[in-house]
Amino acid sequence: MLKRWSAAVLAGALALGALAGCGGDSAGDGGGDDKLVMGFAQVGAESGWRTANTKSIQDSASKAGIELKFFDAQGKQENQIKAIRNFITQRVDVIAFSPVVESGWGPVLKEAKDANIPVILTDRAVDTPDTTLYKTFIGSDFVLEGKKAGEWLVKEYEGKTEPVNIVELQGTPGAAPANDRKEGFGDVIKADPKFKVIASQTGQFTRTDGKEVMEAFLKAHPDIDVLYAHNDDMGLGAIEAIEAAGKKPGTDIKIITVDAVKDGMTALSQGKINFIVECSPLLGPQLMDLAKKVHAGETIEPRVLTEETTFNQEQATAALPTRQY
Ligand code: GYE
Repeated sequence: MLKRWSAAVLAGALALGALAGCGGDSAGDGGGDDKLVMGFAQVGAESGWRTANTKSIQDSASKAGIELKFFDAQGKQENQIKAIRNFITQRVDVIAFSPVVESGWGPVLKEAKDANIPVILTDRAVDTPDTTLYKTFIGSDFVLEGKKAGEWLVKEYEGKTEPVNIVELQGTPGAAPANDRKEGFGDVIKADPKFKVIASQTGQFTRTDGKEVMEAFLKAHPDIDVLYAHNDDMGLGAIEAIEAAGKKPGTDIKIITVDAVKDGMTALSQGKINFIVECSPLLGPQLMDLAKKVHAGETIEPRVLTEETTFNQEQATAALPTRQY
C-alpha cells in the first residue's frame, strides 16, 4: 500500500502541461483567460475536518489567483466520477480531488490522462497500481496516525496486566483514512494480548453515526475501557452517548481520536477526550503551489507529506487559543 505513489513518472510533464494550458479551450472567450483553472471534487461535508479543508482550498485558490470549480460529492464516489468527467469536458487545467474511497478510480483517471489534464490527489489516496495516472499525492500518513494512537495506549497501560477492552469507531468504509488508521493502530496493540478490540464498526466519520454506534456498543458491552475513534466528530458523538448512559467520558472510558479540530481540542482540554492525533486539513496553500508547478511543467515530488503532531490535555489547552479550525 505504501508503494503506490513511489514511482510517479514525471517525464513529459512539460509538454503535457503546455498542452493542457493552451489547448482545447473551445469557449475562446478572449481577454484575461490565462488564469489557471482547477476543478476540485471534494468528498462532502461530513466533519469539522472537511469543513476546514474546504475553506483552506477555497481561500488559497483565490489568494493564488486560481479559478476554482468546486464540487461537493456528498460522500458519493459516483458523484465524484461524474464531476471529474465534467472537468475533463470543460478542459480545466488541473484536476484535484480527495477520493471518497480508495478503489475504483482507474478508468476515470485514465480518461484524464488521455485528455492530458494533470491530476493531483489531495488528502486521501487511491489504490490504482498505475501511479502515472496522477502527478502527486499530498496529505497525511494515516497508518502513522493509527500507530501514534496505539503507542499512546500502550504507554497509558504500561505495567498493567488486566485485559483492556477497546471499541473502535471506524471512518467511511473503504476510505484510505479508515483502512490505514485501523491498520496502524492494530499493528501496535497486537504486540500485547491484553489489548482486545471487542467491537469495531463504522461511524461514517460523522457525529450522528458516532453517537448511534456508541449507544449500541454501550448496550452490548458493559465493560468498555477505551474508545478509539478514527476522527474527532465520531468521538464527540460518542461522548454524548457515554454521558447519556451515565458514564464519564475520559475517566470511565478513555478516548483517543484523530484530527484535532477545535471541538475535539476543547473536549480534550476538558478531559473528556484523553489523546488526539493531529491530521491537518490545511492543504490548500501547498495544493495551489503544486498545481502551478505542474501546469508550468516543473517536476514535483510524487508524494508530499503533511507535518503533524499529537496532543494531550495540557498541550490542547495551550494550543486552543490560536487554533484556526
Ligand atoms: O480525518 C475525517 C474526515 O480524509 C483525513 O476525513 C480525512 C478524514 C478526516 O471526514 O474527519
